[in-house]
Amino acid sequence: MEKITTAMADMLEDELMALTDKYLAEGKDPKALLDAYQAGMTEVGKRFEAGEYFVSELILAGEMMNAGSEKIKPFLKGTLEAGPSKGRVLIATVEGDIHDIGKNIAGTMMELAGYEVKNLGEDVKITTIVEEVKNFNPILLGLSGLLTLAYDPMKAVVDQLKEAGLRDKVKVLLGGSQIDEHILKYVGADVFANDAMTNVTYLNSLK
Ligand code: B12
Repeated sequence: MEKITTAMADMLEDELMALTDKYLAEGKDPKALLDAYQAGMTEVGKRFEAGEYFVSELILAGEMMNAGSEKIKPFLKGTLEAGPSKGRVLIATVEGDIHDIGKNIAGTMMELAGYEVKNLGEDVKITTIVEEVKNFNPILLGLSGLLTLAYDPMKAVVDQLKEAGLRDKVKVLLGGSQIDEHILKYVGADVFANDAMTNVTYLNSLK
């Protein structure tokens, strides 16, 4: 799996795709493969921060991650228990933030686990999210954000849910690699996820 992480971090697209095909054919754990991709992305982020990579590398990394997860997705089926819908989930990347890869992967995991997922996309207005909570009536609202700038819109969503009398009707989850206990508290959400499985475990625990 280290080879996957290294190929991702070094932007070796052909090697990454070939390794992914090979490991999937060998029956390796698809969730472990996704984790290895994510570790590679973390390294890409670090190199970007250090000035070694630029936005063009971030774009390519995003494309590689998307291509890889499309290959991995079919193998995730069957690793999670599906069946009739266990409840509705609404997900969105908040206003100002266009990072959507992690949210989409988490959404797929919840779908595979038997939840009905409505994905509002990225850079979604605060008022749209609140309106959708009212209309779609989900058991969980998953707000994604990778930028520091995303925390205030996340907080605004929670505040507006309170004002609309909807906060007690829905659990709010924050997703993103930088989210921690402090941000959770600041935003006033219920739970956070730095991976694509915490959400499924949390949802299953609500029953
Ligand atoms: C790829 C990438 C991009 C791509 C995004 C493509 C896309 N369609 O998403 C592009 C090139 C567009 C991009 C743009 C920018 N980016 Co960028 N990007 C990244 C990078 C390298 C990887 C993100 C990623 O996809 N990771 C892989 C996925 C699988 O992981 P994940 O997102 O963390 O998701 C997992 C968990 O967090 C969780 N999760 C996430 N969301 C959700 C939602 C729910 C409901 C649940 C349950 C779970 C969950 O589950 C996922 C699966 O395990 C990160 C660095 C990093 N390691 O995070 C920087 C990073 C996020 N970007 C950064 C920056 C600065 C930018 C730009 C401002 C750059 C610029 N100067 O233009 C712009 C911002 C544009 C905007 N307005 O949003 C910074 C943010 C710094 C900060 N603290 O604000 C980072 C951290 C890089 C860095 N270290 O400096 N970026």
